[in-house]
Amino acid sequence: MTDSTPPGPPRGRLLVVSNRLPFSVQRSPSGEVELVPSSGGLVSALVGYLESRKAEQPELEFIWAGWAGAELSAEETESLRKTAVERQGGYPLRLAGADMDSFYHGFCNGTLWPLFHYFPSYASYQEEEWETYRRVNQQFCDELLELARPGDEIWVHDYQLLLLPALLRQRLPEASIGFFLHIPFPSFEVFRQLPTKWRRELLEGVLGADLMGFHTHDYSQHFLHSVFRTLGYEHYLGRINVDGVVKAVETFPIGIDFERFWRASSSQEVVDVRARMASGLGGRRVIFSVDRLDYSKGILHRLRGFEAFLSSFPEYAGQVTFVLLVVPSREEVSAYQRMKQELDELVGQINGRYGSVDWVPIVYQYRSVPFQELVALYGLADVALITPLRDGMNLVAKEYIASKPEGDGVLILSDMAGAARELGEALQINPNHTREIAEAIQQALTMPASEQLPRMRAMQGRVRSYDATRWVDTFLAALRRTKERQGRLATLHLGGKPLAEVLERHHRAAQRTLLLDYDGTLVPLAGTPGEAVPDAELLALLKGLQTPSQKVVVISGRDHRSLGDWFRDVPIRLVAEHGAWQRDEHGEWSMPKPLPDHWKKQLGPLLQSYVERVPGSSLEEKDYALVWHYRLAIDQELALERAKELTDDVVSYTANLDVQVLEGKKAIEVRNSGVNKGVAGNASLANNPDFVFAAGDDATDEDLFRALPREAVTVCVGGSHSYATYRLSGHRELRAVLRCMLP
Ligand code: GDG
Repeated sequence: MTDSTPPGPPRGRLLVVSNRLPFSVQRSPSGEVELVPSSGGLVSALVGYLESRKAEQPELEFIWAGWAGAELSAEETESLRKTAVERQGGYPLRLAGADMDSFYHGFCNGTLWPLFHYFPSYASYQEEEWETYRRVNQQFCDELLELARPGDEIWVHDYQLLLLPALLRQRLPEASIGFFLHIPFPSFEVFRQLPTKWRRELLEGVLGADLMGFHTHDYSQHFLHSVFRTLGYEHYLGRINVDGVVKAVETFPIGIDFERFWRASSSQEVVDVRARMASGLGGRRVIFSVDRLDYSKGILHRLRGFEAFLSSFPEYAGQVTFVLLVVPSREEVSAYQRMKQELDELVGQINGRYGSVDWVPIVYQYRSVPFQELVALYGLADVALITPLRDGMNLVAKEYIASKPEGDGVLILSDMAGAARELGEALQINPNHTREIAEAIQQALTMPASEQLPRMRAMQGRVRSYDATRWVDTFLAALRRTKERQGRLATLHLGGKPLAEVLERHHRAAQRTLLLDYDGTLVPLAGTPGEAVPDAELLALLKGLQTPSQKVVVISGRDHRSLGDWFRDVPIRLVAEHGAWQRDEHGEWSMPKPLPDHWKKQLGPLLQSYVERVPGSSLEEKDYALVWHYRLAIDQELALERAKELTDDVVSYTANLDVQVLEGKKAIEVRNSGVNKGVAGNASLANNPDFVFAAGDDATDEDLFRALPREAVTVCVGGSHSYATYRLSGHRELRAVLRCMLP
């Protein structure tokens, strides 16, 4: 199956986990529980998805687990859980209220939020807050374990629960777990400000998931880079091999429930509200913004931009009103209190300086508004002014576009919002540049309808097609594909019953051949190629295994001199340089086919230049191959970059040479085409064995596993995802299995 094939239907229930539920519990003065629906990106995305799926898939079982916002008694929890289906599956978890407060205001919003939004000076690093964060993630895990059933798909959301995927993985090793981050993932230079231990644990936490999603390509790359720098895991096209399991990192820009805004904007109720508002504002042109109170949203920068606009373009005095809607949030955190105060003061100053008896430039509202009123405001706005300093996505920008069925209106959008990647037709500004904001406002207010319309229609087309339902569908499809890929590559541990069966076949066979890779398979990987000399135990084992009815072949990429020296007294067959050379049991070396080596002169200097550019790397010369090794390079990141560059260089350099480039484990090897372990391995089966056993640890051994007859017993050493049927943890386990094959 390719990655574009649609995945199968979900196997069980979909379990969404987020810090907060789609509703909050509030208590009336008499202590009664009241449920207040929440707004926000995830809620509208998932609610939209559920509505659209309900009709097609009535059997879809959906549970949304999280904190209800207040501590509930056991009976209250039970009763809410029983009626969860009526409220988007909302399933309250039993969590301690005191912990939840310090969790949310502590590590979540005092450390992760500022750091991930590039406000490192606001971030605090308190050990107790970190411990609370860990404890609460563990509580989420414990509660979920009571709920989860085999076959469920678990989708964990956002920065509050970075540790949860790995905690779940420990207890549910087979589970299908996805993770999505709604805020930016910062560059490594910012992420590394976290103490190393926390940093490691957070990344390992996220890597517990099978699929990790981010809004933009940049965030995905930042995450992969941090994983490499912190944990040393490389990736290939976003796939990371974590202890033998291939995990995926992909980009999924979140969408909105487009039709809901589109439809609502023409509804009678919204049309009436809009008309009332328009007359209240004296028919003036309207600039509008709405955000939660947050320093990342650039509200103060926006106001300064608006002030610069009023001062630079005085002809707009009395003509324009800026409706500034700010939704109260995190009022307990001191940075937010300070910001609120500054905001109040700045609005007062601008209104005082530029306003008049019959005109207030900024109509400032510090509250949230009902949905209809929000859509009416979007509809009324000639200009939406959205200026975050950093924003994971920013749904307000998309909602504005969806609330303009006539195609009028201009979106001014900060290029620091994730949404800027998709909304190229907006007037994009840098929020730190006051004059840019002022000029963009002027440009927006003078933009002719003939220019507004095509820009709006292009963005509407995109926002409508990449909507919330598509976001959920694409994520879940990718999660299923990731699991299926893991399933295809999963191998069985060669121990217990499988081992007994293999040994039984071995015992019954008349002729046997054992094909054994050397480095990383029979001996551990060594720092330099010269350090991997076989030990006495191994030499004795191989000698003992070779009998008239059992042929041993060491099949390696090593040069034939080293192998010949090491195994001088062991009468087994050797295959060197991936098959360029062969030695029979009597010690005679031969070449199966003549190979050219003139290309080495041409390529040698190129590879040597990489040795000079990457301190610690080295060049190995074999008869028919050149290998650049970077296992011992001092700067591994530089080495990895250079490895890609070298591969590229060699490929273009050798377009008319009959050579191939292979990426080994921390090595780039250039050698003659048509020489590989698959060809060499099959050529070693001339004795027509009825039992073939092959073991290897890297990509070159995969050629062998693929080429051997289906009945061959193939074993991948050190990994668990391979074309091989079985796996073993390392050279020690392999030697133990081989000892069982001694006569
Ligand atoms: C995270 C990321 C990312 C706001 N005020 C009112 C109201 N809202 C609704 C808006 C919009 C949502 O809240 C805010 O959108 P954001 O994009 O800021 O989303 P958040 O959930 O706050 O934040 C963000 C998002 O996740 C999705 O991944 O885009 O970058 O920080 O939907 O309409 N709704 C109503 N009244 C209000 O007063 N009815």
